[in-house]
Amino acid sequence: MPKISDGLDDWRRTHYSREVTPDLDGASVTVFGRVQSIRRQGGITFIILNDMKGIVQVTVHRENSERSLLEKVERLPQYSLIGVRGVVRSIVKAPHGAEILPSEIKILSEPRKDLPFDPYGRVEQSIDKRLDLRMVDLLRPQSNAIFKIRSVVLESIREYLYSRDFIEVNTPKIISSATEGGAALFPLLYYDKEAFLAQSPQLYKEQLAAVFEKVFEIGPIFRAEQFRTLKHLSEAVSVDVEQAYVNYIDVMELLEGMLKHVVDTVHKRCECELATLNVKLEPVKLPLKRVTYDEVLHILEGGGVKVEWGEDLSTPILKTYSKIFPSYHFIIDWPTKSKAFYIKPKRDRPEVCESFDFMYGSVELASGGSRIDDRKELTERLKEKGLNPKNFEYHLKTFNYGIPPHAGFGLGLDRFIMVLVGVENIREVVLYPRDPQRLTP
Ligand code: AMO
Repeated sequence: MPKISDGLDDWRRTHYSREVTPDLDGASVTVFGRVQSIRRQGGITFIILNDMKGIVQVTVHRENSERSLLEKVERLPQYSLIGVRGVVRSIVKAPHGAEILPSEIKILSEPRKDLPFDPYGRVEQSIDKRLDLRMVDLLRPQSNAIFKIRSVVLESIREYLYSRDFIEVNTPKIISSATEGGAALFPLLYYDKEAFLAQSPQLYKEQLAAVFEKVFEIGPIFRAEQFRTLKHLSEAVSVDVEQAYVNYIDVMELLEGMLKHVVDTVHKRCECELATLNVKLEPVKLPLKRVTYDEVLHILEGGGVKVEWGEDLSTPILKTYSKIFPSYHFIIDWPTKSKAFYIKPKRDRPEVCESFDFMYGSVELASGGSRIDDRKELTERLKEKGLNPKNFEYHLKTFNYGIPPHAGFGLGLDRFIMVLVGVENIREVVLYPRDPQRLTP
């Protein structure tokens, strides 16, 4: 039976692990964390304590420690969560050049059984095994680093957009009709009506841009994907941006500026995490290359791959092409029929629309475009796509009250993080991924 916790009482952290440095020599500190390892060597026990900021060494000398402390240390299992009160001693060999000589230790939680894998160990585990016990997997330095970087990415996206007067919004995730034709919906019973999980905040963000002019939302999107791939999840997070009085060229500039800000910020603020992952960030040089859909077809043809004009570009096809454009770039001016009903066709060539995909090699990170801002035209496009305008009346009627020209994009946050930290499987960068085979944890 695990022992009952010693209890927190009035103990509170005074320092994080990383702050225990030689300049604190002689100071009293209280730290909390998880026991990463215990090494007993002669009359000395070395405990490496891991907290949210890193590690600190706690050193117990048998000869000048109280009996009660020694008894506790004697039976302390690895991975226990403890509090340590003690005095800092500067010592060159310890991490950050200092250790803690404890006067008191509180055991707050003892693991009940052996962990199924050692998160601090060197043995590689399969992603499925790790995801089955994600909480433990997140103790692994690599997984831990990914989610710290993800948090900095979110922070820097918000910084960038707020500094440009965008306001952050939240739109419903239980909706009545589809917005992204190609992607399948998750139906659900909403009291006595059929409803769906939102595929994207598309129509809401357009309405909100008519009022607030610059809006963004960072939230979940739901896609009933049929197959398990390395780049698709049933629930993903998208960064949706919409702006009034601009077109697709303007929002591409906004997106590439945001990319640069995020990459520069991660470079500055995530030095340790990038080192843990052994990742060197590629500097972003603006403007990014813009290649038209027609040019892509031409390039592919040169490589012996024939694509019918109007067809979407599938991943295997894009693999050939990504040898020529391996990094960040845009594919612009897509055939109107390949894009969603709300994307604006070009005036002088309506079979092509004011649209873009933001790519990293063959991976689509975002898509966006100028939007149709005329009710009649939007109704026609809905019909052409085989959608019933009646189901969109809640949206169409807003056009009676003035909708400005507007444009925007949706950036797949998970795919972007994947590319940034250089992993192959999207599940690595999502805390609790959802796919056709996974609904837990
Ligand atoms: P789209 O359907 O292209 O566009 O989605 C935008 C971006 O979201 C990401 N994404 C996904 N990521 C993981 N798993 C999935 N199943 C998945 N589906 C999409 C991709 C993609 O580029 N409303 C438009 C955007 C707009 O025009 O503003 C939209 O949803 O990175």
